[in-house]
Amino acid sequence: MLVDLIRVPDITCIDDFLDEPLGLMYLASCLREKDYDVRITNLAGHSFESCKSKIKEADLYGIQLYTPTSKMGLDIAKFIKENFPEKPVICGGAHPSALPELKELEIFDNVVVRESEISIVKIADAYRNKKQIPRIIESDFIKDLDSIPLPAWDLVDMLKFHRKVDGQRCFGIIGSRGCTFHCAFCDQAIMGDRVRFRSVDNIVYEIKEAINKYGIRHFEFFDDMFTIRKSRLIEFKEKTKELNISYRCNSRTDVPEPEETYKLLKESGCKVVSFGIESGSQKILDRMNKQNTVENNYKAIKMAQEAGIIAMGYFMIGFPGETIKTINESIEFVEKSNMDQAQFYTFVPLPGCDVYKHPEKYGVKIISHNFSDYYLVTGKEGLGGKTIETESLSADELENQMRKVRKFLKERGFRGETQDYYSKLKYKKIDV
Ligand code: B12
Ligand code: SF4
Repeated sequence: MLVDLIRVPDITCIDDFLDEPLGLMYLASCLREKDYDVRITNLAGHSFESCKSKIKEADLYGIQLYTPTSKMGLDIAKFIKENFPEKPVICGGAHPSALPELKELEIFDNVVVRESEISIVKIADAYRNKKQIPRIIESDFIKDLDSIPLPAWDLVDMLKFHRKVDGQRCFGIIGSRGCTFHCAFCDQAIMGDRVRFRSVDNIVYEIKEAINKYGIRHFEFFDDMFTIRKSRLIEFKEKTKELNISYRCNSRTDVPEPEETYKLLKESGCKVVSFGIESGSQKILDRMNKQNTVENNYKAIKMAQEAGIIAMGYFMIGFPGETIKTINESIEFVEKSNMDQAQFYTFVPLPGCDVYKHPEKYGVKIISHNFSDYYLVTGKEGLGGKTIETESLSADELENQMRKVRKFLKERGFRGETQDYYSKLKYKKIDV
């Protein structure tokens, strides 16, 4: 039985070949372990018209849906249903995890909620053995992440993707899943609000496989909470010291024992740390339930840079309560912190986040329920979609502010859409 896992294109994205579809590659390796044939159809960079010739016959189709690209995913599902009417088509990923009952998803034979390595095998078994299963399948979180096989690198052209660390093509790795915080803009429907860790040995095994099979020594960790446990960082440093790796990771700015943490990151090969700064205004951070301070954000950037790591930060504009003054505070933060890279996104109430669930609590009006408007990163001119109107900022004013911010970033040599941090570094002490 052949299972076809489909990566939907993000047509508004400048570089749709940034990262390999890690989630689908995990599903593929779990299916293969149970002797299913699996294909990953990576439609990155395609228009809907050109997708059509890429979709071949299979026995079961699985489509990954993100909210902003869900319309394209639905069109692809419809195309499959028209051309291979007997074949079941299922979906999973962030969008159905947040809104499994959505009417638009009725086209799918099954809708799968949350991380799905276990469910996908059960579903394939059910179709193979002609057994009944519920249409909406709520997956349990995987307790032992070491029990799942490594992602199926061989099913995609790994060297075709563009993400770089230290100037070199890197592989994505996820060493832990989940996050214990509850920021009001964040959609945690897939991985949940408890952190589950892979063992360091299991991560090191993946790294060694990447080195042995592809000669890749550069990595990007997608973990939400990579830096949360110092003991893990110490073990990671010890166990990778002979491997000569470099990597990029995400971190909150309120890690315990920060100086030691950034030193450990540096010593274990970290070149870039990305912080969710979000705003230069404490008022906005509090409204976001970020549970962090502007002061911590300043300190973290300084400490990471002093440890010799490139400090980049993600910001969001247009969160409920945002005003021109608070946006200017964010710009001022970029200036004063002397951070190495800054990327600004438009706030979009992604289904699954608290603002989407309770707009009234935040005093906002959701003005679009067309999910094709829900781009935060890309969208029209990279400005993000117009989805909400706040008491203090209309959707048009927000778009103008985003233009202003992008102009500022450009003038400062931050392009926002680039992966090439190294050529734009302001912090000259780092040898990269
Ligand atoms: C790294 C990352 C990226 C990377 C690369 C993603 C990748 N590896 O494919 C980049 C930067 C390219 C990216 C882009 C975008 N991202 Co992103 N990303 C992430 C991040 C941090 C980790 C994703 C990851 O690799 N997880 C590890 C793997 C194992 O999990 P997974 O991919 O989710 O797959 C599992 C399940 O979702 C499920 N599943 C997935 N597909 C399918 C299919 C079927 C059939 C089934 C049954 C199950 C299933 O099973 C998988 C295995 O457990 C998450 C946050 C998070 N912690 O989840 C955000 C996140 C997924 N991204 C998000 C968004 C919005 C986007 C963009 C739409 C941004 C935009 N353009 O506006 C784009 C869309 C890109 C696209 N392909 O269309 C949101 C999604 C919210 C939503 N409701 O859509 C998230 C949740 C961030 C957030 N908290 O808000 N992203
Ligand atoms: S934004 Fe970061 S810290 Fe906040 S809930 Fe999401 S993953 Fe956790």
